[in-house]
Amino acid sequence: MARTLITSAIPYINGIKHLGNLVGSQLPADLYARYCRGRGHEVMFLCATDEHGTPAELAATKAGKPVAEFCAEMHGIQAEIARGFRLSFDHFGRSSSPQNHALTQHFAGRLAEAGMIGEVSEKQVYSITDGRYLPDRYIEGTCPNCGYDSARGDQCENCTKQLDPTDLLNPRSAISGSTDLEVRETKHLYLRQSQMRDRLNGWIDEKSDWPVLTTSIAKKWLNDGDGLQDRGITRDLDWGVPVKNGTQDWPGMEGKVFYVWFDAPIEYIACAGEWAEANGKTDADWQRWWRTDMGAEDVNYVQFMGKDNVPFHTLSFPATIMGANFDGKEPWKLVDYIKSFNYLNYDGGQFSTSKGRGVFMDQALSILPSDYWRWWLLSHVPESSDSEFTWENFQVSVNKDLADVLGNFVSRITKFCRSKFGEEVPAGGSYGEREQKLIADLTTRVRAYEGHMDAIDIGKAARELRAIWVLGNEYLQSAAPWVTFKTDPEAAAASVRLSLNLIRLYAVLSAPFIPDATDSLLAAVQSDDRSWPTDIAEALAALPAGHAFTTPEVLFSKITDEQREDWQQRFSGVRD
Ligand code: B3M
Ligand code: ZN
Repeated sequence: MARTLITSAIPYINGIKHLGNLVGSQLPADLYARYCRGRGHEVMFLCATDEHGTPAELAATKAGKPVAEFCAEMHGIQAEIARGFRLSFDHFGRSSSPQNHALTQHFAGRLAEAGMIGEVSEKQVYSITDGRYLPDRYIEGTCPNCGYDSARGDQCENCTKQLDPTDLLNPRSAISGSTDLEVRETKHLYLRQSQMRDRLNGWIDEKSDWPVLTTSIAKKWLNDGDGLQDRGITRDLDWGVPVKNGTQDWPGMEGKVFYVWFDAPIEYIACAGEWAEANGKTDADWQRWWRTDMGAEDVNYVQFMGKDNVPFHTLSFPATIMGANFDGKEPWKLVDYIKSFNYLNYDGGQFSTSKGRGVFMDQALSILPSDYWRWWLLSHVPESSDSEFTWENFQVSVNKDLADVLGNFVSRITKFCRSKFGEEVPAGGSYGEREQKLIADLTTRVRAYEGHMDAIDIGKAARELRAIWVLGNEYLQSAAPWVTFKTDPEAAAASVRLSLNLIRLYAVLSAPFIPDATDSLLAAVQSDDRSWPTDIAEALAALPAGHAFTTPEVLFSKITDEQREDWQQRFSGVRD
C-alpha cells in the first residue's frame, strides 16, 4: 500500500487566519490528503499551531493574557475552525509541545556535534525600561532604506527589506514605546548552513518534477544574494524552546530560546509524536513515518506552503535534517515534493491580518457552509500566479458550478424518479449507444482528473471535476427521460438508473473538494460505498434496481445579489 506523509505549513498562533492563509497551505493539503485516502493510500496528515516567537508574545500582550494561556486558548479556537472547514488532520499539534521542545533541543545537539553550530557575539538592543532585549518585532523605528516610520526589527513592511534591530533609525520598544535603549553584546548560536550549499544545490537539482515556483525561489536564495548566510537560531526571549544541547545545558545560553523558525519545521516531526501519544501508539508507530531506518524509506512526503515559506523549507530545514545525519545514524525523512502557492488577494487589494482586511476563517463559516468556500478557493487556488477573491466571482462560481451544474443534476433526477417511479432505482431497459458514450467520456475524464490530482495540479483537477459534472447534465438533457417516459418507459428507466448511479460516482469523486456534499449525496442514495471508480461501467452499476434513495433537500443554495452586496459591505472595513 502506498504511504503518503503530508504536512501543511503551521499557522502562527497570533490570531484567526484569513482565507488567503487557508488556501495557501492547509486547504490544498487537505484536498490532497483526502484524495490519497480515497485512492487507498495510508496517509499521515499533520498540522499544528506555530506558537513561539515575537508574534505570539506580542499578541498575548495585546490580549492581556499570559502567553501560555493565550496560546492554549487560541489553539482551541484554531482547531475548532479547522474542523469547521473539514480539515482532516490526523493530528493538529502545537509547536510548544513537550515533544517539540525535546526534539528541537535534540536537533541542536546533533548539529553541534556535526560542527554546524557556531557561537557568535552579537549586538542586540536592550530596553532599560522593559528590562529585556528587544529582538525582531519587539522593536520599531524608521526604516534606513525607505524612511517608513513603523518598520519592525526584522523587516520593513513598507519596502520588505530584511532588517536587524540595530539597523533601525530612532528605535523604540514595541512594548512600552520607550526610547531608553542601549546596544549590548550578547552571544548567540548560528546555524552554519552555508556549509551545505553544494549538497542543497545537488538535492534541489534532482527535483526536476517540482513546481517552478518552488525551485526558482530555492535556487535564487541558494545562489544569488545572501540567502544562505549563516543565521542566528537563538533569541533573548522568555517564551520558546530553551536553548539546550540535547538534554544538557548550553553554557552561555542561559535564559535564551531557539528562534521560532528553527523549532517550527521540527514540529512537523514532533507532531507525529504528539499524534502517537494522543492515540495510544508507540514511538515506533510515528517513527515509521519519519525515519528511513525505521520504515519510512517507502513514504512519499509532500509539503504544502505559501511562497514566502519556501526558503525555510528548501534551505534551513533540509540543512538541519542533513546535518543531523552527519554520521549516518539519524536518517530523518527529507521532503519528496514541495507544493507552494502564490498569494490570494482580496477585492482589489491584499488580505491583511494587521488591518483586518478581507474575510477571516471564522467569518466565512458564519455566513456560508464550508463546501462553498472550499470549492471557490480550491478552484481559484493561486498556482501559476496570484489570484483574487471578489464577491462577484464567488457568487458566479457558487451559483453556476455548485447550484446549476451539480446541484441541479441531483435535484432533477431524484425528483423526476420520485414522481414517475417512486424513491427507488427503477428496473428495466438497457444501456444503448448514448450510455456507452457517456461511460467512455467519463472514463477519459476521470483518468485525467486522477492525473491532475496525482500531480497536485489543483486548478486543472477542479476544471476536470466540473466537466465530469457537466457530462451528467448533458446526458440527462439528451436522454430526456421525461420525454421518453411517455413513449418508451423502459428507456426512461435505464436513463434514470444510470443517472442515480452517477450521483454516487459524483459523491466519491468530489469528496476531496466538497466533503459535506459527498456525505449528503451518499446519504441520499443510501450508500456508504466510497470506493474509487477504477472501472466506470462497474461503478455505475453499484446501485442495483430496487435500491431505495431519498430525494435530498437543496444541495447548494444560490447566493443572491442582496447577500453579495451585504457581505461586500461588511468585509470591506476593519475587523472588530
Ligand atoms: N508560521 C508562517 C506562516 O504561517 C509560519 C509557517 C511555519 S511552517 C514550519 O505563514
Ligand atoms: Zn523600508
